[in-house]
Amino acid sequence: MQHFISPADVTDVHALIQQGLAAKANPFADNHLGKNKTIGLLFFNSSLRTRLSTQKAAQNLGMNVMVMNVGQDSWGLEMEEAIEGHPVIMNGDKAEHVKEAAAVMGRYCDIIGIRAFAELKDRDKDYRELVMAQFQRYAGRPIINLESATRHPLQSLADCITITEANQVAKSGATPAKVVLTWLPHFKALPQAVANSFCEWMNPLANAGEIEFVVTHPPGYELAPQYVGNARVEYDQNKAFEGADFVYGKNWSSYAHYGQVLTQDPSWMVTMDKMRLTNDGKFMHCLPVRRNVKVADEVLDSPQSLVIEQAANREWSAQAVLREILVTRFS
Ligand code: SN0
Repeated sequence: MQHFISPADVTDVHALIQQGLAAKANPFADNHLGKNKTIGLLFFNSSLRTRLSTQKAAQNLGMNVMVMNVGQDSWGLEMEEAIEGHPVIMNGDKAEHVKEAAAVMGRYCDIIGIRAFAELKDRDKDYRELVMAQFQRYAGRPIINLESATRHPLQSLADCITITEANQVAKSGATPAKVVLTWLPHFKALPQAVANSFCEWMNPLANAGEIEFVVTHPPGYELAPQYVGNARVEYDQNKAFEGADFVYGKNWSSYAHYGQVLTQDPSWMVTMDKMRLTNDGKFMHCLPVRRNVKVADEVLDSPQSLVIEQAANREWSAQAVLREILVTRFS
């Protein structure tokens, strides 16, 4: 694996899931692989799980870790190039161009991880994935996506690990598990990244007949076609929940009316009544989650909730990815 930006960078998703489970069973088996290698983790936005789990995973592999909050600790970075022949004149609030910053960080780090959320103002700009592209272009190092404008692949890989694990326990894969991605209400506009990625990782499993995959949301919250792919979209949340083995909750803002909150309809919150429609289904969420806005306490605090295990598996998804990059690029 050269970079980890999207599932297109992964040759064998199942093998990567198994690597994650192997790391979980034996965290320090490869602690020689990262010796004398340094990872730099750059955060343009807040983080709890991504920051700690990636740091921990790198340390399990014997790597050195440097973490920086870009813009707060460092200079603000200009990402744009000349537009239609007009150079970017840097007389605003950004003191440094990514061209220098990424190149310099590439000299200190063997691998670079980057978190840069969607700004939710200009759809084309967000969906161009400029920050990831610029670091890939100028750092000259493997780049790991720690949640970009349109994707959160380390989360999705952890979700695949969690579903694989829970499925093994639940029913040894007799019938394909039904996985439902449901939109949840929220008063703030959030990115589509987690939902996009979840679809992007679930669709191939559904196409291979390994799971059944359904997406449910109110009208106006359709995800970008390149991400929702051929997933079944069901506008009736109750219908979608029927017989579900996994309910994956997430709020996102509208893609069509970009970045807007079109409704906060509280009837979309996941409650125990809703979970009773499922096949004793498990509830999943990437966290952070707003209790009793998106999901009721009774669900989060029930044995049906997988959210803590899911977050724990972030360490193993990061470790599987770092291991794969270390093996491909440095051994
Ligand atoms: C981020 C998102 O992409 O939705 C990160 C999720 C891993 N979530 C938030 O920004 C939540 C903020 C809030 O106020 O609830």
